[in-house]
Amino acid sequence: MIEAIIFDLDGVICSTDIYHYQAWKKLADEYDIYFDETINNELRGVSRMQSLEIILKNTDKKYTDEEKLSMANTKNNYYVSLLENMSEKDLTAEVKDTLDALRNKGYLLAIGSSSKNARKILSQINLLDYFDAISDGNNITRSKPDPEVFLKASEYLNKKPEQCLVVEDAHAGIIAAKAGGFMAAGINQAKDDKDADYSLNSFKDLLSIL
Ligand code: B16
Ligand code: MG
Repeated sequence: MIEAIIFDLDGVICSTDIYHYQAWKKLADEYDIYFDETINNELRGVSRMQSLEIILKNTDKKYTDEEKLSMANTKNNYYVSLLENMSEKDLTAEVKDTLDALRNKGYLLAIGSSSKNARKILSQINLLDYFDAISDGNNITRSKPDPEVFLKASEYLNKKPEQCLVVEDAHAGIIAAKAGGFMAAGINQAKDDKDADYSLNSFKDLLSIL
């Protein structure tokens, strides 16, 4: 019996893909490393440092851990500045209306995001105070596909994993949800994920499976 829903943020509630792309691209150009939108797609749901490692596969040059940290910080500064462009307009009426309808049906609603900027993004789209719990990149030590971010969200909600449905747009997130004992629904890039329990053609489809 599902009593709570844990939403991935980026790619599910709103999209920051373009800003991740622009920020990584600026960094990669500065270091003369090849980077394109196909590589950017591999970064979905992956942590910041793991994203950098994927990008560095396209250069033979070796960087120290200190240099890598500095590169990741530079990218994050670019990204955070770009997030200033986001507003309530980046939250679709379909997503907001569906969230409201789920809340009215009595479901607890939480965020389970790998991003350390989750609160900043939620604030930009005016949803910071909306959710019953927020579990993000700041309260975990292991990124998706480890289930930690969702286990923390269910703990904050006082619910068992089997009482929660996770909604994800990344394969790493679907794997994380299943590894933690959650039901999982795939949407957008994860719509046809073979490991998901449900496939959502659009966000409002949640209302027909719950
Ligand atoms: P940050 P999600 C993920 O968010 C993004 O999909 C992924 O591209 C990003 O690298 C990761 O957050 C870390 O983000 O650098 O802001 O900490 O999909 O888990 O909501
Ligand atoms: Mg995502």
